[in-house]
Amino acid sequence: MFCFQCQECANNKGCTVRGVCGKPEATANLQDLLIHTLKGIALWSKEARSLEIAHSEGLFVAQCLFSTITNANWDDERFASLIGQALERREVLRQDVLAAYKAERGRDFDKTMDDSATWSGPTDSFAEKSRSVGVLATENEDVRSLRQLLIIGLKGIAAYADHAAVLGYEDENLYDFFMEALASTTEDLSVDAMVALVLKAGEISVQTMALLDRANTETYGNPEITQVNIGVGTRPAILISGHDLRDMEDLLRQTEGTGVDVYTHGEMLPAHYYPAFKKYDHFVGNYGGSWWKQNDEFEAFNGPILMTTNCLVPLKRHNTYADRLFTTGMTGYPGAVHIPDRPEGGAKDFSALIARARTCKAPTELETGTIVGGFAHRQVLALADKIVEAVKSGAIRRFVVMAGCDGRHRSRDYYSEVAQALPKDTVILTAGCAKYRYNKLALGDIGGIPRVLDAGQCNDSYSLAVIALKLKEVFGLADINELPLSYDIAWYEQKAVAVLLALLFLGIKDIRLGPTLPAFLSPNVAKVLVENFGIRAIDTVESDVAAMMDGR
Ligand code: SF4
Ligand code: SF3
Repeated sequence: MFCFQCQECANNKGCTVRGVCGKPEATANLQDLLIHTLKGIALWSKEARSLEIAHSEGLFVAQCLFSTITNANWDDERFASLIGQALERREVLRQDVLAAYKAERGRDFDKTMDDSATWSGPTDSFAEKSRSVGVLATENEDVRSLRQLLIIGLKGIAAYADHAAVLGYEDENLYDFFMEALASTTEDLSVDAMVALVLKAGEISVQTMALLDRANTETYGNPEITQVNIGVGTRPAILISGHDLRDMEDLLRQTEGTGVDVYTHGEMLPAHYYPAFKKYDHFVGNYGGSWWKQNDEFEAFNGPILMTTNCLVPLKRHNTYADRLFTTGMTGYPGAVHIPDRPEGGAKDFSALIARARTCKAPTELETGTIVGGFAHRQVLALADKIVEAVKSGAIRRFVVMAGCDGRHRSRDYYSEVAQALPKDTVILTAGCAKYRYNKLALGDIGGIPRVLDAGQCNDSYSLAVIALKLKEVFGLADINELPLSYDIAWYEQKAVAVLLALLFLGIKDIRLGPTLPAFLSPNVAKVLVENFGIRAIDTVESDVAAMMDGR
């Protein structure tokens, strides 16, 4: 096993025995083999394209990439099944290519294909095969780094593409890029060509987040300023986490009138900001904090928990909620009940959760009060006059984008400390679970504008980019980097890498990234990012706050 895809990898080098996240070696290897088979699909898909054969593997490939994201799926049987499906799909595609090639050229297809395009075997051979196809199979450190930067970014983009597809929003252009990118990692390309693909991934990331933004807002309305209750009611309830808003919709509809309440956890908090969900009286509030606190918080919740996407972490020995843990979509956990996909045009069936909830006690109160959010682009642009006035008058001196992920390490106290150390005339723009480091601090407001503006989930970092572009226009600036805006991004898993690549594509410079720079950046690749984009690791709270206030 060798995995270095997340920020918490062992010694900031890579997990080699068992993931710091808890991922066992067998699971890590199966994930590698799944990625390997996807490369094979991508290679045949490229051939199919050149022969103008239509095929529809894009969404499947996106879902498989998504399943390998940190803390999404822990179920080896599910990975074995996905590998089996991938091999079958690859074979159908191969046969189509061979037939079309012969029909067009009058001879057999004789190109030598990469192992990923030809290898096959029964399920009981997966474990052995998986040991030879991992990240370290690429020997050159810089080539490995660029290929992995691309694949890791792709995983995040693929997750967003799947969320959009769930709502009926798809774009073949994105899928074509997934194929091009995966196939490229089997080819000997120049460094320039690999860097160009990484940058193109940034462009595709922007397009995917824009598509998802359209999917979310056209389906559920534009997020609005919302006070979200963080206390509890007295009825039994279901806790829903992850990023999938359609699951949220199905769950709210099915629980209505049942006497069972619904609460959000982690990245589902922003569901409260959508008009379509506000109308449900039994949608009570948000329970607890960010994903890494779930072992304690799921325990205290007392009722069933629905994980729609990452981050799902392994249960600790003392945890008793295994039999009230449910997964759906691309998540999975051995022993947890998996709610199957919705039938065409229908809804997922959450009746098992509702029945289970009725046997449970109401949630144990963790805290009381409210938190505010809902500052996605439409809402912020509605306040644009007020914000521009505040900037012009000097009431707001600077904005700091502190979007991204949260994580369990002490080093992330940095983000709470930065939030507290920033002068009172600064506004923090956030999205993703990074916000849990400071969204419950009393940071106050500036003339009624809260000092922490939460746009939503990590994919709503797109909103922050839209807001920045709008401010650039309003202030008549030639370059987005001239805005009084600094970036202090916290990353953990691969969606944050997708967001980072998107920011680079948008031309944003001098991003601070922490708590550590990714282990998958070799010194040479890191140098390219530093020289071209000014990316830097976080430093101390004092020096970073001072530098950001100086526009550095
Ligand atoms: Fe290690 Fe992160 Fe990979 Fe888990 S996902 S095995 S913690 S690098
Ligand atoms: Fe968080 Fe997992 Fe990344 Fe969507 S829930 S931001 S870490």
